[in-house]
Amino acid sequence: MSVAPLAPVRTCATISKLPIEKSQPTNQSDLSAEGFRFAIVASRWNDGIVSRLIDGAREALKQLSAEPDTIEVFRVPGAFEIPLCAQKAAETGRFDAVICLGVIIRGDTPHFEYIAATAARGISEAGLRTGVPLLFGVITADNINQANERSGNDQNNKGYEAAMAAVEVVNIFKNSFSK
Ligand code: DLZ
Repeated sequence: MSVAPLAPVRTCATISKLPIEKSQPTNQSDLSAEGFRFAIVASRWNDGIVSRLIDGAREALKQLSAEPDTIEVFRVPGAFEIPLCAQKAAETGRFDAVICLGVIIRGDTPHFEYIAATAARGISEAGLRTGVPLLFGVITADNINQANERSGNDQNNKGYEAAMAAVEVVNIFKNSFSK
């Protein structure tokens, strides 16, 4: 069986030099995180991978000019606990967006479908209930290799992607939905 070679590891310093591609779902050139506040709610299961998602999210926010002290990180035991903590964070009114990060691996998780579905539905419902953008940066992977691919030091890092999406949505709120 042949195994695909791993993509070269890039440091966060390298990420900031990557060219902005037009095909990205988020048009970064129009975005600014300046003046916004963010909560990151991140689970501890698969902590090494989740930590890389947090790094990716921080890097995206930094690239878009967020100040480090506008980002608060809350750790919860597992992905199952993310929705309630994210809702509580949203209800404080202190945050413009809540970025939810976690890793659920099918092979290691007997109740994979339940935990993944509960996290996804709970995060979505908490966003609708509170009116605060809640972003889904929870990796649901078949195995650890897939989870590693989605948490590397590049723009495919799901934490990076979720943070970019957070800034996009808060900009839409500010520019189009404010009174
Ligand atoms: C119990 C459990 C299992 C088996 N697997 C994961 C996982 O892969 N990723 C994750 O974030 N959490 C997992 N958990 C923990 C649950 O999310 C939850 O924290 C516990 O069931 C306690 O409510």
